Amino acid sequence: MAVKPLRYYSDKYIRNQPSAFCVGCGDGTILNCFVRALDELEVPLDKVLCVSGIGCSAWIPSPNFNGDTLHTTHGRALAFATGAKVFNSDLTTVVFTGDGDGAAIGGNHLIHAARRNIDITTILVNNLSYAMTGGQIAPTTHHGERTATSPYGNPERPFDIAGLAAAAGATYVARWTTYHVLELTRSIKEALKHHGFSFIEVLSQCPTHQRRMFNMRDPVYRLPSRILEMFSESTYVRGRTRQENYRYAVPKASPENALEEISNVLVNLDTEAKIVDHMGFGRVVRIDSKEPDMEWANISRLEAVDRLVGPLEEKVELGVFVKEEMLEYTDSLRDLIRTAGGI
Ligand SMILES: Cc1ncc(C[n+]2csc(CCOP(=O)(O)OP(=O)(O)O)c2C)c(N)n1
Ligand SMILES: [Mg+2]
Repeated sequence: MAVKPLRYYSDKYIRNQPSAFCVGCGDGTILNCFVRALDELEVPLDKVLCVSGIGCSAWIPSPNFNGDTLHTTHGRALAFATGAKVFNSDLTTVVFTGDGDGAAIGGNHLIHAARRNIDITTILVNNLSYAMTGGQIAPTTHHGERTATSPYGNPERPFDIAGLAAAAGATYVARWTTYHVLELTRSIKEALKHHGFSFIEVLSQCPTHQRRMFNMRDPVYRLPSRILEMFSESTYVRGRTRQENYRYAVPKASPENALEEISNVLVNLDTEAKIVDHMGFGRVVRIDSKEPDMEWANISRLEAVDRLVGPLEEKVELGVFVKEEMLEYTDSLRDLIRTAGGI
């Protein structure tokens, strides 16, 4: 397929106005993936309805998307979208929601939309906090993370929101990050084509608030790429072959000191070490070894090293977790109305 210039997408799909997103926000990336998915599927713009609630992520479609949008109240996008879809089941109905909007105040609407298996695609932007209102704790904030309302760390455990949607009955469930744009675009295409409730969680960067959360002291302009690299480092894709001959050394204090000590041990070995960001363990030393008999224990005993952790520890699983056909709500409602003697 011919590669289309960026201009093509912005002219056709985006309303021309200043962006309200902070520099480096992941919301623009998600909008980009969405319009590419629509374009590849050749869905006519007048057949699409985007519905959103309140939050930065709610601004992905409204006012940016050049089609019909419905900007509703906090947590209620799925309720409005359900009404619109039942009234006009030909509409490709897409809900954009945040982790606060969709997993906290709107959590009940989410589980019941999933249970009904109504033909709505929901894209939940998980930036791990309530970004719009100042970066407060959300039900998706990881244990120990610092937010505006948990300055000493989050005492709670987070929801696995994709797991929740799957357990509630969603018939298409996936999780990606803003680093995985090709997979995300492909997944949005699958979700739009899917007849039933499709749910995609997208782990997204919010340089403004994740700076505190991940204790990153770089200037803000360096943060988007750093957080994206961290997403890549801290995730794995279900079913994809993995290279597993590496470990992370969690430093006792300074990762630079740990790297120096580790590098001294690695002299003459076919092994590389570098400092990376890890969502579970902070700044750690990643050690990639090609040695068949690598003596990992020697490294774990170093003065500056607290412990070694394996490749998959505390990583977030990505992929398509559910994809099945099941009775869809608007179909069953239409049958019911017919049986009852209606239209
Ligand atoms: C009924 C109601 N309660 C609270 C608010 C304040 N409020 C606005 S946005 C928001 C959080 C949004 O968080 P999230 O859904 O994660 O979106 P993000 O901004 O992170 O993309 C809150 C609590 C509101 N607008 N309405
Ligand atoms: Mg959020």
